[in-house]
This record gives sequence, structure tokens and C-alpha cells, in this order.
Amino acid sequence: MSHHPGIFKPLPAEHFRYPDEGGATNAETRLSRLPGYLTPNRQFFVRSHFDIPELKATDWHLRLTGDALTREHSLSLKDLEQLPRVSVIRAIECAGNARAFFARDFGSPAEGAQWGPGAVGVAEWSGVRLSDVLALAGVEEGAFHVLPEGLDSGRFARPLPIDKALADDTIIALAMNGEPLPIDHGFPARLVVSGWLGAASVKWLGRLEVSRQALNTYWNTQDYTLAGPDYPAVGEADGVPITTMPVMSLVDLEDGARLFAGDTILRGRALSGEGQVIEVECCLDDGTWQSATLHTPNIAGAWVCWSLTCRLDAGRHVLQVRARDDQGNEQPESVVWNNHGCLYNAITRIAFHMENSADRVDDAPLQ
Ligand SMILES: Nc1nc2c(c(=O)[nH]1)N[C@H]1C(S)=C(S)[C@@H](COP(=O)(O)O)O[C@H]1N2
Ligand SMILES: [Mo]
Repeated sequence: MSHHPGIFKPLPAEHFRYPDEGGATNAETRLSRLPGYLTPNRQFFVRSHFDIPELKATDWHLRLTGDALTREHSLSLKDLEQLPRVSVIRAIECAGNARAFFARDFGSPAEGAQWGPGAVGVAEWSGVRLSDVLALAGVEEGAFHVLPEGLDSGRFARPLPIDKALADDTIIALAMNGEPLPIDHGFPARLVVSGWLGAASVKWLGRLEVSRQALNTYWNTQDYTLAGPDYPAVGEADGVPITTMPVMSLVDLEDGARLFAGDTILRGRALSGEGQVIEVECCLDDGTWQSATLHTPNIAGAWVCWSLTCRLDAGRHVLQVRARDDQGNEQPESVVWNNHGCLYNAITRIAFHMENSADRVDDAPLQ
């Protein structure tokens, strides 16, 4: 097994940008370039804390261990393929998505890669249920944590409570949008944990430990926590370990984009962890809040696409967007500071420019 630095798929500048301080293994999606509901594999963001490992499908095994299993077990890819096949359409969103807005709102950056709002994507993930895999080793009464571990050099691992691990839509994905899982996204097998922060969806899965005790790691105690003056430290963690993702809306426009004045359709997406977004409202400049149109599909745990038809004069404009989910959660006016810069979900604000349409030379959009 050799290790390659960097990301394997091509990263054209029209589809990706790099968060500052992010290192070579991070790239975020330009939402403005998304073609439809699903994020194509070639446009899906990549977030890897270590070098991306090159694994051979024929050598790969998944080891099941731990004191809450009846027996130890090891499965090959062929063994996994014998299990019932399932597919789910779900978002994966980094808990640090939109972290750069902490710097904008608070005047100093939160620690970590300075992601814009593109560390998120929605794909159709196909594979097998984690519960079906664990059942092969016999999960005993009293099982508490499941620790999935990656085969990257740092053995990235973050525990799940047993109930979430056994949920119907917690899966080991072998395919992404109908293609074998790309190497950057965890080939040959990754976890997909619906509605939870991206860090739960461990890539290049190599081992699952099922224990009667907590199996905490760096990744749920020292990072991917809400830590800071306004958050209590929980147990051995420096703050509150993050689980589900909050309600958030996204605009399919680059900040500072240029459009043509006149009739325009503004578009975006909104999501809320395991939940479903039921309303998206927009406010242009100093106008009133108005409901955006929500399009189908609107899959819980994935996202909904929204649009707003409007007429805008030439000049600079500010769009604000806020989403509400089926539990009544709404994006707040502002967020409380946390040191790791996680879960930014204040009302989305984006500035753009309308150019005089008389200057239009062809039908191509300017942005
Ligand atoms: N083994 C392993 N799994 C991992 C990571 C990692 O660094 N190593 N990064 C996690 C984080 S923080 C996120 S946000 C998602 C990103 O998934 P993607 O790269 O497929 O978009 O993968 C998660 N799974
Ligand atoms: Mo992440």
C-alpha cells in the first residue's frame, strides 16, 4: 500500500476552491457550479486529515472487534456484497463548513481550515446497512459505542452511539452516484452517517470496534466539539461533542458574483441534519422577507433546492436567506463563538452585483 499526497481527482478552478490553511487534501465545491440536486462525484468536496491511502479491493478486509460482539469477524469486499443492497440519498457536510464566516463576524478567525460554504454535498450512496454487518459478529446487549476506524495513516476514527450505528440509514457505502466509491471519498468502503457531521462518515473503513464502554478519540474530544467560553466541557472532551448538523441555507452564487440587471432567478439549497427543510425565506437589500419556492425532491437528511424570481436594478445587492426545518429550527441572526469554528449557521448573507444589461454581449451568464 503506497501513500500519495494530495487529492486524486482533477480539481479545476471552476469547480473547486481551497480553504486557507487547509493543506493539500482539502478542496471545497463551488456551489455556483452545481448542475442539479445531486453533487456529481467530480465536484464533491474533499476533506481528509491525512494523506489519502491507495487501497486494493482484493486485499481489503473489514475487521470487527470489541467486547460487545459475540465473536470477532473479518469480511472481504465479496462478503459485504452478499448482504442486502441499500441506497440512500444523503448530504455529507463538514462541521467546519462556512468556518470563514467566524472571521467575518468576529474579526478573528476560528482555528482550522477556512472553509467557505462549499464543504457540503449530496450523493446517492449505495452499499450495506452497518447493522447487517455488525449482526454477523453478534451485537450483545449492553453495546454502547461503535468506533469506525479508517485505514489512512492517522487511523481517523470517531465513535457513534449504538442506536445511531444501528439506524436503518447508517450504511457502509461501496458506491457513490452509481460509481464505485472514488479513492478521494473512501474507496473501497466508507461509512455514511445520515444527518451527522461529516467526520462521522469515516472513509477507507478498515475496522469496527463495538464496546460496552465509551471509545472516545481525539476527533470527538479535542476537535469537532463546540468549545469556548460559552460551552461546557463534557467528560474528557474540551467542549460539547458535535452530533447532528444544524439548519443552514446556501446560495448558488459566489460572494461578489456579477449578474445582469433585470429579471433574475436566484437559487440555492438548504439542509438540516437528519431533518427536512420546510421553508426558505429571502430578504433582498432592505426589503421584506419573502418565501422562496422549494423544488422537488426534498429528501430529509439531504437538501432542498430553492429559487426566488426577482427583478433587480444595476448596482450592488445583498441577499439574506434563512431556512426553517420540520422541527421548527431556524437559522439564528448570529452564532455564538466556538474555538474550533464549527456549525456556523447564522442567516446566510451574500453580496453580488447587477451589471447593466445593455452591456450584455451574449446569453452567457456573467458569473
Ligand atoms: N478515514 C477518514 N475518514 C474521514 C476523514 C478523514 O480525514 N479520514 N475526514 C472526515 C471529515 S472531517 C469529513 S467532513 C468527511 C468528508 O468527506 P468527503 O471527503 O468524501 O467529502 O469525511 C470524513 N471521513
Ligand atoms: Mo469535517
